[in-house]
Amino acid sequence: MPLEGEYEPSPAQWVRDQVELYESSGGTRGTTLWETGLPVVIVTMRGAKSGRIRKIPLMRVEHKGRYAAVASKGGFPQHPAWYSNLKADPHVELQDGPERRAMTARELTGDEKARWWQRAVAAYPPYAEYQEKTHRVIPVFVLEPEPPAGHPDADRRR
Ligand code: F42
Repeated sequence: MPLEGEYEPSPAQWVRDQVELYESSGGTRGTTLWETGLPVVIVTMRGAKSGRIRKIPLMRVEHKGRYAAVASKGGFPQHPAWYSNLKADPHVELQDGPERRAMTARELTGDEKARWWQRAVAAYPPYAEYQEKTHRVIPVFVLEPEPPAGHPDADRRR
């Protein structure tokens, strides 16, 4: 189900610019974190308080068609605002290069989180430094493909 509503671009200009370039080029430009050359994805979600559509770039951490969303915010003391958005409404859209699809976000704990954390640090080593420099435990979500509408699992997963 496409996310519908009014899009509220991020107040952070570098975030806004990357989303704009990524989407306007059909996922062919603005697809890396510039200083590293490492790939990023764009996650579209609904704002927990505003109800508006929000979009953020995140590092691409992919494994067998599923993706991690690491709420690192560069090791900042507070979680990013998008953390509460995903907790309030887990239905998101993920754009990876030219491909865009509906996904459901689920916060990870325990061994499953540990496995994804390893994948995340392998994809983007600075996550380990971010965890060292902050007292909070950095949350990790897994984004899993939603079954297509009409699929017998579609209702069960909502
Ligand atoms: N951030 C990460 O946490 N992890 C990454 O892997 C990551 C990679 C990355 C790659 C490229 C790039 O350009 C940026 C990257 N970022 C990464 C930064 C990321 O895109 C976010 O900017 C960052 O995590 C901060 O997230 P934020 O949600 O705090 O965004 C700020 C800039 C923002 O837009 N704040 C808004 C504001 O007005 O202050 C709030 C937006 C919002 O979602 N509001 C909600 C609403 O209802 O609309 C309410 C939220 C609430 O508090 O309940």
